[in-house]
Amino acid sequence: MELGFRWYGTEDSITLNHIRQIPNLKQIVSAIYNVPVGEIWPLEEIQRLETAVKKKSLAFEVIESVPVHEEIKLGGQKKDYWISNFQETLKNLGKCGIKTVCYNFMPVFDWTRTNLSFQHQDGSNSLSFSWEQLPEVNSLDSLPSLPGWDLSYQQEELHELFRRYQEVDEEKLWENLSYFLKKIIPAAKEAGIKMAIHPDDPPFSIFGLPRIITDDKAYKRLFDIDSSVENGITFCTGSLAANSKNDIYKMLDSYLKLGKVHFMHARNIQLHENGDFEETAHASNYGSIDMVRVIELLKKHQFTGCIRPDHGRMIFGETGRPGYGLYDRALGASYIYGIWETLNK
Ligand code: CS2
Ligand code: MN
Repeated sequence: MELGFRWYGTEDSITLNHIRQIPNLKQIVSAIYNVPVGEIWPLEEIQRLETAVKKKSLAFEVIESVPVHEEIKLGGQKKDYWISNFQETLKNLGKCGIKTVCYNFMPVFDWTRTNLSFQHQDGSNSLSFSWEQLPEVNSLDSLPSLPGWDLSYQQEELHELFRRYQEVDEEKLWENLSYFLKKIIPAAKEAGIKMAIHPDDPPFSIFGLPRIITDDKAYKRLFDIDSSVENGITFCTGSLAANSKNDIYKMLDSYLKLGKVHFMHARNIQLHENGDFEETAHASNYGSIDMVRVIELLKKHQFTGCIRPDHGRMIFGETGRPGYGLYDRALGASYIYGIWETLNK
C-alpha cells in the first residue's frame, strides 16, 4: 500500500511543498483540469504535471479522474468520437507512466451532498447528506440547485440533460457502460493502464437519474462485462457505506481477492438510520466505518496500490475546496499509515 494525496494542480491553494511534508506520503493523485470534458489531454500537459510532481520526489501513477463525456453515458450519436478521444488520452497517460485511471459513470452530477459545511460539535465542518434537504424534482421545470454544482451547468443545459436522461434507465446506462468498456479496456491494456471505476456517490438514484455502481450485485455485473484485470475499481469506503445494506468489508475482501481493486479511497461517514449521513474524521470511532478492518483487508491481500484519504473535514479554521482541505486529510493519511505500520510489525 502506498499513501497518495489528491492535488488539484497549480490552481490548488494547497501546494506540493505542503503535501510532501505529510509523513510517508509517496504519491500525487491528480488530473488535467484545463481541458474541456471529453477533449484529448495533450501529452505536453500531462508531461508538465508529471515533471512538477516528480521534482518534489513524489510518484505520479494515478489519475483521478478522466471525466467521461455525457454523450457516452447517454449513448448519444457522437459517442464513438468521445470514446476515441478517451482512448487517445489513455495513450498519452500511458506514455507518462500512469498505471491507474479513476473514472466514474454517474449521470450529470458526480458526488451529491445537501450541505457542504455541516457543523460538528467540535467546531469543524464537513459535507453531509440529508433526505429532507434534498430538493424534490417533480418536473423538468423545477430542476435542483445543489451546493457544489450550482455553477457547473447553465439552466438550459441542465434541462436538456435531464430531458435526455428520461430515455436512459438503469438498463440502458449499463448498456452504455458496457459499450464504453468494450472499447476502452483494450486501449487501456495497450497503454499499460488499469481502469478503476469509482462507485456512485451516494450509491443510489437521485432526482430520478439512474445510478448503477452501487452494490455487490452491480460489481458482479461490472466484472462480467470484462473479466480482465484492467477492468477494475476504485474502492471508496465512504461512498459505498452510505447504503447500510452494503457490507463493505465483505465486498472489499472479495474484490481484492479477484485482483480488481486498483485504487483505494479512505473516507469515514456517520450514517443515520434514516439514510442521512455526514462525513467525519477518518478514525473509526468517529463514524460508521471500521478503518482498521479496511486496512487489515489490504494487508491480508497484500495490496500494493495507492490509498488516499478521501474527503476530510475543515479544521483549524481552514477554508477552501469542500472536502479537500490540507489538515484533516493529512491527519487521515497519518492515521491510515499508522494502522498499516502496526499491522506490519
Ligand atoms: C471523489 C469523487 O471528491 C470525491 O467525492 O471521491 O469526486 C471522485 O473523484 C470521482 O467521482 C471519481 O471519478
Ligand atoms: Mn471517493
